[in-house]
Amino acid sequence: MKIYRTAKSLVLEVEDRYYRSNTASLDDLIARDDLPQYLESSLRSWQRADALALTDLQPPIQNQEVWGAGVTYYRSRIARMEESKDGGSFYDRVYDAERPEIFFKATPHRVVGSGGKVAIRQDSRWSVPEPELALAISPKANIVGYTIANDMSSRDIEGQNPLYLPQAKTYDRSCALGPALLVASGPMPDSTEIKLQIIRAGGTVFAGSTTLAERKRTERELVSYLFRHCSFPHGCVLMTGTGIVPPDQFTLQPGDEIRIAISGIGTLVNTVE
Ligand code: DO4
Ligand code: MG
Repeated sequence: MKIYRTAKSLVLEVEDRYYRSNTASLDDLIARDDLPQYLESSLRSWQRADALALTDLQPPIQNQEVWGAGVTYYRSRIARMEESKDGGSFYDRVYDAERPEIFFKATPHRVVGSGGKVAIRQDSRWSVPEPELALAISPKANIVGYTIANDMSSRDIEGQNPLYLPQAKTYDRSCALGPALLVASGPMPDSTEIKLQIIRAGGTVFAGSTTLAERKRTERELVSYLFRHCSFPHGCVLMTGTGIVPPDQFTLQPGDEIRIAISGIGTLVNTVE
């Protein structure tokens, strides 16, 4: 079961059928620890729709903050150490430390949905997309859904000084989520593939893939650190880190199309403005 948010309504996809509701709210749904059962039992109050209901997709969040976990894949550890002016031994240490790196990413107004435009910071010369599995978490810290995230990042700014991380990560249109929220009926299998493709002037300029098996931290571990002494009245979204990093010579350009596919969820497609 998947939940989409469009400019007009919420749309539910159940076994290739679509249903929409103008009254259901994502804040209410993400707050439900029994979300799959609740949706099944309340399906009668949704109206049948067709696939056209999926136009003008918005990110599948309402009032949730978006947070990120970092250096959860070996590939990310290597890339950060390479970009760091002073060798970045702190990335090496955080990869092995008990406490994970967790950072604030975005408030909802900085997030775009599938089909929306993501941005490169004006003061950055080296920007990349970060394709990540994201967790939708209820106020009681239960994972109620999964979506695809693009954690747009300015590698030159984070590489200059780790204290610049919030500027490298948080700016308008720095995050994309979607196309849908896959309602969790259990964890996604380790074999789940994440694929990134970047298209420029009709040709692929970068493609890469990884699987959830490459992740060093468990989802429960990341969620439990995020919720330590930190409450989320509407729940929140946590991106679980990237395992795909384009080569160091690569930087995004305006007009590039970024496609991130995760099996079971779909494809998040964004153009760079
Ligand atoms: O430490 C910098 C950010 C790391 C990150 O966003 C990632 O590994 O996905
Ligand atoms: Mg990231």
